[in-house]
Amino acid sequence: TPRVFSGIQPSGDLHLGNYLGAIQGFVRMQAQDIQTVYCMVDMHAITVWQDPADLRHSTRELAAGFIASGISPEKSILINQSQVPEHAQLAWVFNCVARMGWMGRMTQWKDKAGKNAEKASLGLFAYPALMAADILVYHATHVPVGEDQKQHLELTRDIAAKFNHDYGVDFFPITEPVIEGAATRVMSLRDGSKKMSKSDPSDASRINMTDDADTIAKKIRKAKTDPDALPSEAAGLEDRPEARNLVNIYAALNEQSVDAVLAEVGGQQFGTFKPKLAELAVAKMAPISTEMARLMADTAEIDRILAKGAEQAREITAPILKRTYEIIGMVG
Ligand code: AQP
Repeated sequence: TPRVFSGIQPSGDLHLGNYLGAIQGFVRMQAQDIQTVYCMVDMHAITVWQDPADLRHSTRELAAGFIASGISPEKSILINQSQVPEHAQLAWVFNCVARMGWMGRMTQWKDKAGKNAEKASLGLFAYPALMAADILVYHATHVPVGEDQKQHLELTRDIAAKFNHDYGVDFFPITEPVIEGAATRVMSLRDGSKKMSKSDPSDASRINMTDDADTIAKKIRKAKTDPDALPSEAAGLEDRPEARNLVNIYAALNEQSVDAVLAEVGGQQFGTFKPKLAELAVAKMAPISTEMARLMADTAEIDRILAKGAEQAREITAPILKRTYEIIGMVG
């Protein structure tokens, strides 16, 4: 049976990019007859400094975001990475499989380490090997992610193939990325050339999943646009990054194609389109933020769900790690 794994870092406020690029797809996949494992990747978060109290809060809030969006602990295994130690154990093995050159070519590493790579943590450099372990410790076959994670998933495939080749086995599956929907890359509301991101210092650049209805509407009203009317076909959005972003967001929220949206709104000015978009975003996102707040009022329930998830997860990960150790010749 196909098995799906994906994760999100509890490294700040969850935003509309995380929702449309990842979580909405996670929810959709539950409907099918497949096993789904969704993870708060706290060990990835600490590759850059996190305040301990903030990390604890963000991890629970991310769990609340998953649940409020429709990920059901009855249908999916919901876990926090550090509570399933096999992730880190397999990551060490993969640190010894992956090559320095492969890691050095990762654009996320280059972007995040910047010019001062000497000062970056070793964990930030090794991040994609831990990500490969997250996926392969479940023998996951499909990984739903946003466009920005494509390169890391290719590396996951390279690590699986090299392991299988080096040890003469056919053990780790070659995982397929699942990148779909109209908003696999949601851009900043202030700058259509930058992706919407947790770490953008401007709160107005993103819609947070914790924003209330008024805040969502206000941020959309203030989003950067151009003075032209909307085109009636997708090709007309090519050199208009801000306009394209807002149309993509509308399409993804409404689970429609961009062409279907433009067939309706083509010819309209932003003065007409923005209130429609705001209404749609509020209708879809405000109930999620309300439910998140309710779940965060008593975190004991979240902690219980994560403890149960870790137990279920280890039934899968412990035998896969044990077999990995046997293959590589560890005495156990
Ligand atoms: N702007 C985006 N559009 C579409 N998908 C996105 N994702 C993130 N940003 C966008 C998808 O969300 C999932 C989880 O991402 P993550 O938390 O693991 O890491 P990230 O990509 O580093 O998220 P941020 O917000 O960009 O954080 P910072 O600012 O810390 O780098 C992934 O599936 C990702 O594709």
